[in-house]
Amino acid sequence: MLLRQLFDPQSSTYTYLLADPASREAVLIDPVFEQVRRDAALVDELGLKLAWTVETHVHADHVTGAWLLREKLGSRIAVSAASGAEGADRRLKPADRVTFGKRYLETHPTPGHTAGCVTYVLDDRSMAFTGDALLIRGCGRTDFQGGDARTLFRSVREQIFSLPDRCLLYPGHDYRGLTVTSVGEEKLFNPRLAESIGEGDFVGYMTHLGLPHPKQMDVAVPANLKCGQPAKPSTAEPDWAPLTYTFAGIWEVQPHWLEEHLRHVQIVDVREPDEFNGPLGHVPGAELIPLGKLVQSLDKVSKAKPVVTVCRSGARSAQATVLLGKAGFDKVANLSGGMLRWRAQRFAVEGGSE
Ligand SMILES: N[C@@H](CCC(=O)N[C@@H](CS)C(=O)NCC(=O)O)C(=O)O
Ligand SMILES: [Fe+2]
Repeated sequence: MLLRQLFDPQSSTYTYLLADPASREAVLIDPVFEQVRRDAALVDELGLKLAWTVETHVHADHVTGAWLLREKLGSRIAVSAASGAEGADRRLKPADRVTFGKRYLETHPTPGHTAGCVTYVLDDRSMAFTGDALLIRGCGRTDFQGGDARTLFRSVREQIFSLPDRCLLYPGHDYRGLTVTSVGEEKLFNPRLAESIGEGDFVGYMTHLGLPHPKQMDVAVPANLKCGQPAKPSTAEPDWAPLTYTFAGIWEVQPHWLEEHLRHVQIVDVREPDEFNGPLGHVPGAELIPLGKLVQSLDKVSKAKPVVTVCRSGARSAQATVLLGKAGFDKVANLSGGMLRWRAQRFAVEGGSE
């Protein structure tokens, strides 16, 4: 079982990528709109096929990436029928299974944070994804979207604490940097829901949380009721070249594209002079600005043309794209694989040895 826990720092949301290693089929739980590019890059780099995105609930604090991932990767959208969201490919009822390869997630209704919240339990009950029903040493608020403290109390006790003590619990958020817990641990140490605490105590606790509404609520809830379909589609993707985006956060261009467009871009080689003039040679027309001098030499880089950065392997030049981005250059990409791949694929070089 492949599991990756991904974090959106803006909303403190966790997204989970689960995949069956044999078939490479994957599921993404609670993707975030702004992180779709990152998540798609990871799916691609790990050689996975995203079969489903699933939502634990209609989120109030961020927009889901479900719709955008369906557009980009062809994944299908599953939501709980009780969520009221429209535009999904599947509306899950209690005990419905979302299958990926030989594995599946089972849908357990856990209302209370919202009326349509669900927890997804992995087939062997080794892990469960609780959304905001149960957070680590906490739980989701119950003061909007059909939330109800008594309902949440019963959901946690009946649907989550009935799982094996060793079952790992992965929450929808954490605001302190905690990542995972277990049923046994929360039964003992959850300050609101531990087994020693009664329903009346819990309701009192939840009635006096005194939290301000999430900042994104007015935008997020209507968008999530449509599975994250934006009101007006925007194409924020760079269109000056067929770029690929890596999970490391770098835009890259492939050597064969660069070879055909040498005159349309500015090539900045960030190696040292002895490398630039050494046996690997350099891309025709490249300008030498060693990485250590880049920030003080920005006047040598024109904003009139897109910039492609180059080094030996593509590592230093990846960092150069980050520095140029911070300096306000918006059309920047790294030459994938650097001079090593350029030479291996036998493209033209200036200088260098055969
Ligand atoms: N300050 C955050 C608040 C987020 C919030 O209210 N989160 C909900 C989950 S959607 C919650 O239950 N939080 C519990 C808590 O903050 O203890 C924001 O504006 O986004
Ligand atoms: Fe929530």
